[in-house]
Amino acid sequence: MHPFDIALSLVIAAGAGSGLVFIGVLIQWSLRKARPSPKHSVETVEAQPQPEIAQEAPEAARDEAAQIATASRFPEEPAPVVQAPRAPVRIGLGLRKTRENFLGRIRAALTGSAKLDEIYEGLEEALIAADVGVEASMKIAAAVRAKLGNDNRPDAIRDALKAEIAAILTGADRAPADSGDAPLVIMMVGVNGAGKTTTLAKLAARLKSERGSVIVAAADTFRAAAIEQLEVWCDRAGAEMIKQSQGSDPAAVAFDAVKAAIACKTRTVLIDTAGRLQTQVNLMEELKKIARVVGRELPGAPHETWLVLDANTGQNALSQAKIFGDAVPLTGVVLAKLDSTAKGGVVVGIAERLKIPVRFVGLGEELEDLREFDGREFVEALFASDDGRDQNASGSYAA
Ligand SMILES: Nc1nc2c(ncn2[C@@H]2O[C@H](COP(=O)(O)OP(=O)(O)OP(=O)(O)O)[C@@H](O)[C@H]2O)c(=O)[nH]1
Ligand SMILES: [Mg+2]
Repeated sequence: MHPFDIALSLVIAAGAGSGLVFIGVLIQWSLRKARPSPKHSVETVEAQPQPEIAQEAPEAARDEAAQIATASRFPEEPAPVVQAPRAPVRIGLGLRKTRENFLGRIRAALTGSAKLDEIYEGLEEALIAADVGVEASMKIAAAVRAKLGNDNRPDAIRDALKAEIAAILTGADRAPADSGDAPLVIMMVGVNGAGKTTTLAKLAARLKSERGSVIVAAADTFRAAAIEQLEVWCDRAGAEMIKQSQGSDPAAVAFDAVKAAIACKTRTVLIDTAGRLQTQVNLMEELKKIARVVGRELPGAPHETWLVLDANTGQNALSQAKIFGDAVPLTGVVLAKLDSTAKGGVVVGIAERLKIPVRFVGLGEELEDLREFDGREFVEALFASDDGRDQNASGSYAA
């Protein structure tokens, strides 16, 4: 072979070899590009936006995924809790402590002995322990005995006792005042911490929904922070508030509120007053002044003056009612904190001794925890769950 031919063959062979190598490298390169590296693949999945995953998932899983996504994005922010307004508390729940105490003793009295003297002694004790008051308790027991004579059947005695208590409670009933087209003015009075402001706020919320607009007079200008406390409650209850600075004349605040209510045709004015002891003569005089000034602006006002009593006060409630009643004519009682006492029987004592209607009872610390007082309902609740009968009869009262 000619040396030139040999050289040419070598060049061609080398060219073909390197071409093959080049093609091999090219194939390998394109294969690698088509198959993503493991690292790259993980990053892509992690970076998938959650909603895309959620869209393909079933509804429940989607919700869960969304929750997890939200939780991980805002770990320290709790989900907003939307609270539905609570139903008003049932009187049976509020009376639980009183009922347990009272019914246990009544049951023991009725079943412990067949002797009439012992039965009625036990009844008196049960009533006194529930804070009905000694005098009223003896009177009630005597009335039941006079009615039943020698009948010692527990059911008959129990039913007669119930009827007697109901008669006392309904006997003090009186229709609330009617202010006609003028605003209805209600003044709340009572000793320190009885529950005046809380009760007033509950009333504001209730009367607003029942009667329309409410103006609250911040006439407790005596206690530090009383105005601020009332302001918070008025915001919650959706009531307007008329105030002046601490230390100003409470009668002037009440006057302003009534004047504004007349001008704006507001339906109800509620006057909050400072807590006072019966012995604080100046403060008792101040109450008279508020009533006088308000009455001058709107004849007949205050149409209602309600004494707020702490149900835990027991028999002291009667002396409070007497002293406050001497200062301003009381037209009703509101018994606050009935839920926190085993001595709810004081309601019976108040109705029996004072002949003042119990208008409302407070059954807790929230706006909804106010219940219009109904003597019959109260008695049903008091005796409920003694046996199956009353629970069935009164249904909703049962705790
Ligand atoms: N459990 C319970 N607590 C109540 C009720 N009513 C009021 N309270 C509580 O009793 C305390 C006193 O209530 P206030 O309404 O401030 O009493 P007040 O009579 O206005 O007090 P002063 O203005 O200081 O005389 C508060 O802690 C209330 O939450 C109720 O019906 N049940
Ligand atoms: Mg107050």
